Amino acid sequence: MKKSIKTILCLSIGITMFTGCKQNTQAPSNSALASDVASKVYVAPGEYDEFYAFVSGGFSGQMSVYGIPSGRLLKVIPVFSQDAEKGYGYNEETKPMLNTSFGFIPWDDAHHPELSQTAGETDGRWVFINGNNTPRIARIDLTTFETAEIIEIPNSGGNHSSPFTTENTEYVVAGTRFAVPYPQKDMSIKEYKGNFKGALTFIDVEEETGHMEVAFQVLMPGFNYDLAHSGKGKSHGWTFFTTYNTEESNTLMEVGASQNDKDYIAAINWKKAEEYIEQGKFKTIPAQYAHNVYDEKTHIATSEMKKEVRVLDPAECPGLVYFLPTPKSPHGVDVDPTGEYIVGNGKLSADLTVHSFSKVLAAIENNSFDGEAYGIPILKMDEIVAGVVEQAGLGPLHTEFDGKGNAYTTFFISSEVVKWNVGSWEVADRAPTYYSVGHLMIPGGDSKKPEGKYLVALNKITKDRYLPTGPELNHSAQLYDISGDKMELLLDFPTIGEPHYAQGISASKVMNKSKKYYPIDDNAHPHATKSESDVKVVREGNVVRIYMTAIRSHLNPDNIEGIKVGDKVYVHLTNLEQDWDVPHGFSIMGAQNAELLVMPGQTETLYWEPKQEGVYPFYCTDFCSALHQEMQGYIRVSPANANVPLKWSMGDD
Ligand code: K7E
Ligand code: CUA
Repeated sequence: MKKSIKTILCLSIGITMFTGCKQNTQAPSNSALASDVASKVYVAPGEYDEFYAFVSGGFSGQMSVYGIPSGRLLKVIPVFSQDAEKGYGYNEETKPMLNTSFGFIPWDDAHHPELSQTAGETDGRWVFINGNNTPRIARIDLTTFETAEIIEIPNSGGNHSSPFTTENTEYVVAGTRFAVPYPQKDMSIKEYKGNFKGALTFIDVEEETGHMEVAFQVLMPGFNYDLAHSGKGKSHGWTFFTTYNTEESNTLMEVGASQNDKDYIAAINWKKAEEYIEQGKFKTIPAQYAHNVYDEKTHIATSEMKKEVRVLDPAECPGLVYFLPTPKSPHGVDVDPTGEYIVGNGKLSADLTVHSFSKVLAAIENNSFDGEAYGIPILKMDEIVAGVVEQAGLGPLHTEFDGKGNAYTTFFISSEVVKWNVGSWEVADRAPTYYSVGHLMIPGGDSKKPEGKYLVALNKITKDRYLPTGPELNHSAQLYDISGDKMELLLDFPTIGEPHYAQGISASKVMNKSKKYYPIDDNAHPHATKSESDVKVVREGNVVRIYMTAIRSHLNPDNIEGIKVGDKVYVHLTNLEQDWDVPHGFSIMGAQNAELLVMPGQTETLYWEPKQEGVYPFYCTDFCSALHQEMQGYIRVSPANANVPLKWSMGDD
């Protein structure tokens, strides 16, 4: 067994190098980008793209938004990481968004954007994304393209199998990639086996507001829970999680977690879980997790610490969980648009195993079990398999669907996308990727209604695809036309961070709801200044609050005196503009902080502790008008014991 793993791992290195060396022989494919291909990605100046693509930023912690088919970067949305460009996580209002049970954590590793769905179709309300490192899920509001809420996932380690949604966004899910003591405690790592646990978490999403609450956890054995997808149509009510390391190894995992010929897909009947919760069959377990919500009226985020979580134990809840044996260390699990087929992408398997949901139900009905693991029944594999796509490629990772009866699977090791028919299990086409593709994305490709026109391959290795930029090359996405029988490569474009997964949606489902500014009359920020006549500077002990406004082309007040070394200064800046795309920026020389970038009608706060006496300039950082350069002022900082009176002005006083 060990040998075969080694063979595959060596193969992977071999192929990576091989593709890396193939660059010159591939040069002609560039010239194959004939004008008809170019015209397919050409979006004329002033025209809009047909689709939005929401692309994970991976280790950047953020999410980027691209137009498809042009590949134009439209926006980077700050989510889990501080972002100096927008002041996110630096200004006082958004700092609480990054609060966790470990305190302020200004970074995470984002993996899977997931659009909200209604009746199994993307609906353009929200996009969710998981933080893998300090387990969290964020909800981004697609009227503002801003992070509206972040909830921490308790008693988990590595929230990777997340935040995949159910058919009507009843829940988004989370699963622990790294089994951990449950609840966390000090114990020997060697005692992992049988003692560490894997919590799967269902997070309720409130239909009107999108507000998230942890509904319940299912306490699973200490396997690693890698990816998930919820059922749809006939399998609505179930969620499927892949597992690896069913060996429960805690060291040298590349070998230790690759021993078993089969791991499992865990099938969770969440409707059943709801019944058990209803009947009170849960335990309440102490937990520590933060729930952070951004209020659009006050423009302020608040963070609340939650203390407990409801937990279901599968051994005490018959019918709640079944294991579907699946070869071999499966990564992605993907459900076809009908909800009948569940594709397990076994990383170390040459074949793709597809389970039938109807057969799963029949096997459960007939008690066709192959024993159990920790009290959870294991279904007989040959009774649930619908088909096998044989020898499709090496290292399958993820599958999406085009809505026309085809599936597309990425193969990391053989570096290609393979198109196959759902039902006949025959390979229909294959296209190389440059290089080593991870996830792929078809707009709506994990929903009931895929929009199967384009496919985006999200590649792990870039090498020779762009002008060299030193040792670090941006990751790369590739756009394919999949409207015909054969996949056609149209475009490469670089991404920000690592684009694990992406989701796409017709622009028409989102663009008309886009907010253009915040009405100033609705601004409920406690330190808002809604009119220039209300600007002021207020001292309360050593706390100084500057109530400042910005409008083209002045900051008011622009001369401030009476600040002292050691003061705690809050600049509450309100942008009085009521027009689209007129933010004002704000920064002070020597402030240990980022700038502010304040949207029209919004109030944001820069905190500053002046360290040295002097006269310090401040200015608007966003070129907002012909007289933007004049949008500037001075703050005088006097010694701590000075008697300089507090004064503020703009123009002659
Ligand atoms: Cu990169 Cu979904 Cu985190 Cu696969 S994951 S590639
Ligand atoms: Cu306001 Cu530049």
